[in-house]
Amino acid sequence: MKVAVVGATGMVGEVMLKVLAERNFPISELLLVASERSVGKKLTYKGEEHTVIGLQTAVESKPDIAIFSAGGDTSLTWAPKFAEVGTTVVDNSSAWRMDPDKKLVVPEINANVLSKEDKIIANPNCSTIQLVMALNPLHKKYGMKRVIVSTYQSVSGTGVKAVEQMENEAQGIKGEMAYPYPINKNALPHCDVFMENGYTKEEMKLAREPQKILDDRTFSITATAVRIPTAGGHSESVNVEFRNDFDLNEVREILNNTPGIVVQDNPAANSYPMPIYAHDKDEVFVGRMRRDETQPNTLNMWIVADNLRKGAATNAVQIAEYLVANKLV
Ligand code: A2P
Ligand code: 11C
Repeated sequence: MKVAVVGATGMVGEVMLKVLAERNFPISELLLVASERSVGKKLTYKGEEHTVIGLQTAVESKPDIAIFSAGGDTSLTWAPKFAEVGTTVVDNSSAWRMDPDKKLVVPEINANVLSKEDKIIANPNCSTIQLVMALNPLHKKYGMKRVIVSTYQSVSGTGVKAVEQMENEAQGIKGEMAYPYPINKNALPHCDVFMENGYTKEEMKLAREPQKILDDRTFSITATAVRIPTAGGHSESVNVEFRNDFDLNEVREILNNTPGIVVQDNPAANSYPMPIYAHDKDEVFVGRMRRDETQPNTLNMWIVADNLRKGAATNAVQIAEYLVANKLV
C-alpha cells in the first residue's frame, strides 16, 4: 500500500507512525505530510529517514490510503482532493464525523458498515471511542436507556502547546497559554469550545457520536467534559441506566470477553484503571463496576484509555487494516 500520513509531525501523527510500525502495516511507499512550514524536515520510520512533503505533492502521488490528523480545516479542504484521485481517507478530525454520508467507525463495533465506495471515513473523538468500546457489549445485552458521563481528560488531547503549558507551570516558568487558566494543580470544566446550548463541543461529541456508531437512537447520553493536569490518558466516570436488569458478575464476564477491553476491577487489591497504567497501551480499561444503589438497572463504572492510541492513532490504523484485509482499497 502507498500510505500517506497527513499531520505526521504532530502529536497524533507521531503515534500513528509508531503504531503503523509496531503493527507492521503493509507499506510499499510512505508519504509523510505536514504544513508548508515542515516541508523538507526529516522524520524516521522503521529506522529510515523520510522527507516531509506538502499536501499538493501528496495528492499528486495518489496514495491508496491517507490517514489524516492535521485538524478539521485541513481535512475539510484536502480530504475531498485525495478522495477525488482515488485515495481512501481515514480522518481523525471532527470534520466529517456527523456527515450523514460518511461512516464513523470503531472497528470492533461497526467496521462491517464499510464498503469500497467510502472514500472519506471518520475516526471518532478519543473520549467517544473508549466510551462506546465499553458500552457496546453491555447495550447489546441489557439495552441502554440513558448514560451520564463525566470525563477527566489529559492535556495531550489539546496538543503540544497544552502539554508545554502544564510542564512550564509545574516548573514555575512563564510561557504561552493553551488554556484560559492555569492547568497545573487545576481542573477546567472546559474541553473544546462552548456552544450556544451551554455545552462544550467535546460534550456534544460524546452525546452524539455513540448513537451514530451504534446505529441506535433509543438511548441518550449527557456529558460533562473536564480537563485535568494529566499528561496522557483520558478517564471517564460513567453511569448507565439499562432497560433490563443485569448481574454484576455477568457484566464483568461480558467485558472480559470483549476484544480490546481489559477489566481491572479488584478494589480489595487497589486495582482499578488509571492513566499511568493505560499509557502506551491499545486496550480500553474498565473498573470500579458497581450497582447504582439509588435506582434500578443502573451501573457505575470507570473507563480509561490512552487517548493518543486507541483514542486516535490505533483506531485509525485499525480502520486502515480492515480496509486492506477486506480488499476495500
Ligand atoms: P506542522 O508541524 O507543519 O504544523 P498537533 O495536533 O500536534 O498540533 O499537530 C498538527 C499536525 O497537523 C502537524 O503535523 C501539523 O503540521 C499539521 N498541520 C497543521 N496545519 C496544517 C495545514 N494547513 N496543512 C498541512 N498540515 C497541517
Ligand atoms: C480532547 N477529544 O481531548 C479532544 C481531542 O475531535 O478529535 C480530539 C479532538 C477531536 O480535547
